[in-house]
Amino acid sequence: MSTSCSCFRRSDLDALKTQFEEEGYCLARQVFAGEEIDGVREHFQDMHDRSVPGFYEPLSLEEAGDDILKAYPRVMHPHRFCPKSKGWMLDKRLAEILRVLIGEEPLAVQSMYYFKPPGARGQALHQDQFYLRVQPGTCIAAWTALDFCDEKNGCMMVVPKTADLPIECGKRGSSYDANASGIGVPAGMKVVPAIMEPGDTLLFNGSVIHGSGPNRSKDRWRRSFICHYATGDCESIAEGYLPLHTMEGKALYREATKADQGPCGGLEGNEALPIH
Ligand SMILES: O=C(O)CCC(=O)C(=O)O
Repeated sequence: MSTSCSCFRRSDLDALKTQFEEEGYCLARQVFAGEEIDGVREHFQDMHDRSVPGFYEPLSLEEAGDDILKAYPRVMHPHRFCPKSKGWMLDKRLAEILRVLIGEEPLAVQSMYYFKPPGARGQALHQDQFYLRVQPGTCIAAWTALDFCDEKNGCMMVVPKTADLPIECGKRGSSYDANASGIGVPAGMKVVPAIMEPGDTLLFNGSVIHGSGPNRSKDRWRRSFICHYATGDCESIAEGYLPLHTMEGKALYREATKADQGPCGGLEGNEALPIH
């Protein structure tokens, strides 16, 4: 697997780094080409239609009743059972951008695929580092749009300049339920939509407050492939995220921390600590 490239102009990478440092996130346009995006969507639709016993077993539409997400749940950690997903998580273009943003070698932690069909709920505002608990440093997300997304179909919503905030320990509900009480928008700050074309990737720091609204469109899916990374000096991470992977695909083991070893010192005040 080739993990290094000079796929982007130096000036574009510098602009991404500046935005990342100033805002806590940056939007990299057209990281993936149209035909690649079609391939990813087809791959996961096929995975959904066949199901993967033990790994991905959606309910039928009849069984799902009025909760479309039971028929189209997100695929968790597809890189653990699907070589193509592992390849996308370790993609050399993402690696190149991540190296520039964090200034060192990233380690891949997690992959997810969201179908988010019309009618799907969104996700309450949260900080990823609450769940991943990468130490030292933080995690960083690479969220790739596979459909055009705006506020109507539940695009990502981010609160700029929250990368240096502490992890908020208030009550929160399921990370998959925007009706549950998420964390609030800090006073004087505002949440902004990330309007994205298929193939664009939004990268953000683990403390950045973000979430998404429901898909209120009639017929526009909002599919996305999402990965999380840690900096190469990662010594510990929340249990459930091991093994990590180098961008060359080698599995690595680090200390796994239990829920009560998080920045919030346990579950007090939280309804649950769902895996992110
Ligand atoms: O894709 C979404 O709607 C939310 C994803 C998210 O917040 C995350 O992966 O941390």
